[in-house]
Amino acid sequence: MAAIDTNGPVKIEPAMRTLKLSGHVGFDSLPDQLVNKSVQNGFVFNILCIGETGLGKSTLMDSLFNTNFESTPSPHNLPTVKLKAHTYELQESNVRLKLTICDTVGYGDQVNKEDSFKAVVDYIDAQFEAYLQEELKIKRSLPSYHDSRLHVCLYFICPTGHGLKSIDLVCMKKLDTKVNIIPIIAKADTISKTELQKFKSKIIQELQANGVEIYQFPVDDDSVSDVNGAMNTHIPFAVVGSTDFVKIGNKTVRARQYPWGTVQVENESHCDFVKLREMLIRTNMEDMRDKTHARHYELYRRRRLAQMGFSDVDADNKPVSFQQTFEQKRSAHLLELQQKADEVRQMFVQRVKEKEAELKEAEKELHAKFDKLKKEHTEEKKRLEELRKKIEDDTIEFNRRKAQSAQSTHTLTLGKSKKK
Ligand SMILES: Nc1nc2c(ncn2[C@@H]2O[C@H](COP(=O)(O)OP(=O)(O)OP(=O)(O)O)[C@@H](O)[C@H]2O)c(=O)[nH]1
Ligand SMILES: [Mg+2]
Repeated sequence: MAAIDTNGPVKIEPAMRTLKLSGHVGFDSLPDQLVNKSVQNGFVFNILCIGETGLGKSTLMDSLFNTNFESTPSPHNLPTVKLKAHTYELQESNVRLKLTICDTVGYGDQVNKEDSFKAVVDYIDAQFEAYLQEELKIKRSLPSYHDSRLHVCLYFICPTGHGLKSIDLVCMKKLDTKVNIIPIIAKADTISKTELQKFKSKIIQELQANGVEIYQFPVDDDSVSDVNGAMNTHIPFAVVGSTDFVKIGNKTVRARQYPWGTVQVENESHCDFVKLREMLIRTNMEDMRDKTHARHYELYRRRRLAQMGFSDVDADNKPVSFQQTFEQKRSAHLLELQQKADEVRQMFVQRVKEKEAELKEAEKELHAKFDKLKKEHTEEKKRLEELRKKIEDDTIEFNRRKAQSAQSTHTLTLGKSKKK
């Protein structure tokens, strides 16, 4: 049943009754079905490691997943920051994990670090965009789609003991609405125990002062709220990584050896590596995947759709459907096209008119030129005619005079001969 009010149709939920089952039905197996399906499909997890060159990113990844990803060290002289992603298939018991590790290359190596975050932001957005485009397809293949959206960003902080650098703050601020950020203090074995506590509080204080929102381990699930709540107070984790193993007692452990002693990666009194692994992989991996989809991707999708002109409400804040918006946009687009066609037609007519006027003007000029020439020609002809006539008259006169003079000469000659 639906009632109409001024805000449009409102759904009235049917009253719900709770019933008792008389025997076993079987839908209590739903969680198992879900687990089986997920295990069958395998899992995807994508990690973004941001940190200066040589800060121990690859070593930490090797330590976290207890393997060797065979990375190569990056050069220090790149003109820009780049991102490099590698995907690996891992298996533990019967659970398959498709893990992508994305590393920054050349981060913090440029003199001007103002735009260092840009490559990272673009990369994260490109993964969201690819997912959005797949989602918007008519024929979607999301189950087989390789989701490359980044689920977590491990931000490696330099163990300076002095607080964050501006590149750290700027970058984390730009990313905090796009990815779950876990700041970690890299190479924590290079900083003393008392300095470390001060360093940690300084970092947290600077993050808060700059309004940077880092990922908080969720405390809404009773089974993990205590441990997550406690771990939230340890952020940023101070970690140590190593690819070397040392025999301690009868156990071989991952460690870094120094002339004065040994730092054990997995020893909680030496560093926070175990805490990080526990939180990142063993307790909250699913929450990060979930938050990436439900929070960060959702925000990106909403912004992109708004950019494309789609919204859930119209200008008067009344709900509109996707179809209505689409039809509105379609008619607006058609109208715009029509207007453009009219404009082009008018422009064409105008141009033709202008050209016609230009041609007429040229024709007029030509006529005037022709008339002038004709007039000049007539005058010239007349002048020449007159000249010719004058010459003729002169010739006649000349001939007449010539004849006359010849006659008078003859008469004179005759007179002389008579005298003789
Ligand atoms: N003291 C100390 N050194 C470390 C630690 N982790 C790694 N290193 C050393 O730092 C150097 C660089 O380590 P990588 O893991 O290659 O660093 P990266 O950040 O991956 O370097 P690029 O990929 O070249 O940027 C190596 O010599 C490591 O042995 C650590 O926790 N403490
Ligand atoms: Mg590396």
